[in-house]
Amino acid sequence: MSEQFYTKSVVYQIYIKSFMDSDGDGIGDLKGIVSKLDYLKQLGVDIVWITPFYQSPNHDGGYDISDYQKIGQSYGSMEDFDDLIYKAHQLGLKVILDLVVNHTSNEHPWFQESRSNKENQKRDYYFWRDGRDGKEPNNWGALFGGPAWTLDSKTGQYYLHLFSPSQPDLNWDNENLRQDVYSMMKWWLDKGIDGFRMDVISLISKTAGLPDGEVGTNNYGNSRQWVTNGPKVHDYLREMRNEVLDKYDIVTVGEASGATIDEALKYASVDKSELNMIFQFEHMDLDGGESFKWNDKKINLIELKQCLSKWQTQLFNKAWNSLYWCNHDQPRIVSRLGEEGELREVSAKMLATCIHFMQGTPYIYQGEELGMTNVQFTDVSQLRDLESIDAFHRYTKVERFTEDEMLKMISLKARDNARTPMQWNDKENGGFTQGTPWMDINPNYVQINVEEQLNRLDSVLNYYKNLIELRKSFDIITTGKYELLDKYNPDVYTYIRSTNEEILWVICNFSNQEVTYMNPEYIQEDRSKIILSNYVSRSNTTDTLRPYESKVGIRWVNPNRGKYE
Ligand code: TEU
Repeated sequence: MSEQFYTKSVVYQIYIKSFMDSDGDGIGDLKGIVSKLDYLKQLGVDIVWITPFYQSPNHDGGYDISDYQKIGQSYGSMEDFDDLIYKAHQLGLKVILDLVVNHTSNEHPWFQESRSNKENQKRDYYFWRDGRDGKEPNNWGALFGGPAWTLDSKTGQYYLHLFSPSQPDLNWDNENLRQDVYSMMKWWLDKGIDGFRMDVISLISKTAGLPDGEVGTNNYGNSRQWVTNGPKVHDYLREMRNEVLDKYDIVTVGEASGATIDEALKYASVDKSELNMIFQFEHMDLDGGESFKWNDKKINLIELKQCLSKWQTQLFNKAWNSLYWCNHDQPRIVSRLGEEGELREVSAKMLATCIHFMQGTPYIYQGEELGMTNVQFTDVSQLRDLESIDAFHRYTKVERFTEDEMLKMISLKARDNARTPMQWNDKENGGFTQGTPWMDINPNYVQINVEEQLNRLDSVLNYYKNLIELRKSFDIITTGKYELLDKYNPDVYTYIRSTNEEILWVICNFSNQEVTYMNPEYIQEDRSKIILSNYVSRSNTTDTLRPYESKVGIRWVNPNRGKYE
């Protein structure tokens, strides 16, 4: 593995709207981020990823952009942005931005021109089709509900939107469009940003003819097979690499839902032909069900181990992994795989341990480092995300679920869970804003907040600091070969990382019970140095684990070298 800077980095994701508000309008902003750069620095992260703050009508949390080169009003000014980059760089922090180019907002001037008439030179920047028998051009459903097509009365044709009607898909087969995107990317890179997180980049190439998809329980055809990892996606990314990315020393991560290992080996190959890494979704989809994510299914540990191990072993020396549990689209991991009550801190630490010792670049989503939890939503008016609001109304209308059932599933799975304001202290609104927050803060901010955790040595926050430091001190975390042990154990996740010299082992109890487990010869706890544990007191046994206990040790491969000091 070549020594690219990102292989030793930890990324922190900021959902700007909910991070820190500097001007009292209840919405986080760029100056708010500047005021917290010292916090990020002391945490030890290297790269900060900021979700969209561009001009946008904000139907989908800024992922519907109406001007790529303007700052959205509530987030500040271009001077604020330049100041942010300058100050971050002074502290040695890199900054990467969201690149959302599968679609624009329907308020983007390109779309306004495109819809104006069939002959407009931007017409082909989007997908316009005639209806079929008085209905949509094909049977695809949109990801946020309803059909993937909307009829535009101006020209009597339908336009395609894989997400909401306010997010028309761009047509990457149009060369002028691609050139316009590349110019925009260069414009940001020339301002000094350090790379991009590319939104749904695996969807940019659609199969010619836009064929019907297989009809699912929602009565719509699934577009997946015709749009995910489409026919030209790799050509376009290689072109982007040649024309833009290769000219800068940056990091790129593609959001690639639907990426398989084979696809990942192309997207994120070490030969650097496309991107540096991707976000794969397989482990996040393990609790998906028949009605997409609206169910109360739990992730099964044996399946989770199998999935993560596959990515670890099959990308080894060929491509680079990203490591994540959380982002602005996922419920909080401590509520999903750990526990909210008395075992919240210990389970949050165990979960962090489990992925931070794998090979790849770890991503921490704001508040994850505090063990922030999901929200108990009791009314639809508390929701802000178009996806959950739509699902609530749609499923209760057809009486598939009652309102209570829907709210319960939303409290488990909705994206809103991740989007509540950051909990800085126990003062009003958790120190996030002087005004009224755009979304209610989780009431548990009184107990769970940065201020409380900063000075408490055994806090989740200090545990994350420790984890980040360990990655810097032990090269084996970056380079070691991964192997899963005890793979059918339903409660314990055990793996090792090895080089010719050393073995690093990681043991994580995913259950809230004390469990006995095999302590195989690989581990040899008595010859190892324990480098991390989420319990303060040492256990006096090596074959039982306390609830959610995790520990990490390192030893020499060669027994003659004795105990690792
Ligand atoms: O998410 C893409 C994606 O795969 C999600 O649509 C996911 O399926 C969904 O969140 C499940 O609940 C990206 C952004 O991260 C997301 O915030 C945007 O809404 C979406 O693209 C459209 O831009």
